[in-house]
Amino acid sequence: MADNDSKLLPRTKTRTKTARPPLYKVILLNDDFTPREFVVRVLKAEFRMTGDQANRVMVTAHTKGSCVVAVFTREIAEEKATRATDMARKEGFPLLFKTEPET
Ligand code: TYC
Repeated sequence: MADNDSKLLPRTKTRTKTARPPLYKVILLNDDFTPREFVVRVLKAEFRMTGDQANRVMVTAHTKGSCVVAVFTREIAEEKATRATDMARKEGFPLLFKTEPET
């Protein structure tokens, strides 16, 4: 049994930091069908990017297969990924955003 077992000994350390929530990446995935201009439009609308930022992210996903768009708490990341993916579904494009915990 550990020598600092909480049942036997008083707590001697004081927590001085406020815990930060775990963060999640929103990741843009490449596909062969969604037009580049549409990807840029979604990134600008949902992630408040400038045209230049959105273009860079789109080209990175296009050439490498995927690109991290932004990092948020889990709930916000999932909501943004869902909204951005839904924008594409409404136009009939297979564009996909996923979320993944930041390591
Ligand atoms: N590959 C697409 C095309 O050539 C464009 C595209 C870029 C699609 C990035 C998705 O995440 C993406 N029309």
